[in-house]
Amino acid sequence: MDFILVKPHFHPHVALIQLNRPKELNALNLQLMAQLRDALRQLDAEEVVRTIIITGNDRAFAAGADIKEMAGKSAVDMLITDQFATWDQIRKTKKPVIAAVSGFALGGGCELAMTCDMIVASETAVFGQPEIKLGIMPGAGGTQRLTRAIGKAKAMEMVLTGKTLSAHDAERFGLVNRVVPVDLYLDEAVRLASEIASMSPVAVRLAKESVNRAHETSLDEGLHFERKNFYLCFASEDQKEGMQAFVEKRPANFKGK
Ligand code: DAK
Repeated sequence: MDFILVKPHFHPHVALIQLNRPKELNALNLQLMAQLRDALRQLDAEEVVRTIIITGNDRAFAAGADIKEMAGKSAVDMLITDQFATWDQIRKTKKPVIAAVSGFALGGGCELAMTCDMIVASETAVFGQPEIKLGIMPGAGGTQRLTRAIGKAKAMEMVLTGKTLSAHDAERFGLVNRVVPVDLYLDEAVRLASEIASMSPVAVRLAKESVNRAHETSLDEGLHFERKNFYLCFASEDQKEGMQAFVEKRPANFKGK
């Protein structure tokens, strides 16, 4: 059964993955997550694809992990299923991934959106980590990524009370890149994805890695990493093309070489 729809050529150089369990508000069951992991791995390897969008539908990006699937599980069941490996694979996608979010982005849904590199939200988007109401806590990065995005006080309140965040507050607090009317959020994500896709794929990949380091290492180590990647840009044809195009006053044609 297909719990996601994959369109590798949704737009030039832009692939789209749509979570597709609408009746269950795109609850993230094990199969869906495995399919998502495999699709991202494939798109990451496809040369023509430069940016990937993950979306749901207008009512829900994803209302969390599948509670019905999880309800009867023991700690050992969870350990053996090792869902973290799947989430880690998703996080390791090298190409930029944009979450186009409308409606509910709760629990694992919010965590999935935060695992992406950027979030474009519709005005109806609702973000939250309501796990506490189920007697658990966020397990796929929620306590870490939300805190880094919106700060300790707001994150603590959301995680301890399950209180949700409106799209506009999420934008104000720095969780999402921008908020647009519900009929435009996918278009806006495509616009952003296309803009990134017009850049050098080599430089984009190195820059994404470097920005991510900002959250993972000390400033010294991060700067060191950035410098190595900066040098590496000069090993690409794209660097020559980008600078030559500037000199010649024409648009650059990047090939990812
Ligand atoms: N799981 C399973 N089914 C869900 C669901 C979910 N998370 N969310 C909604 N559904 C189902 C509902 O059961 C309902 O199914 P039927 O009754 O029609 O069969 C259908 O979707 C429509 O939902 P509602 O009837 O409830 O719709 P409403 O508009 O009234 O309410 C709602 C929408 C989003 C407020 C409500 O559905 C809701 O509160 N949903 C649960 C939200 C939630 O608590 N989410 C957090 C789940 S815990 C891990 C990684 C991640 C996680 C855990 C581990 N590892 C790597 C190990 C994450 C955990 C979570 O996300």
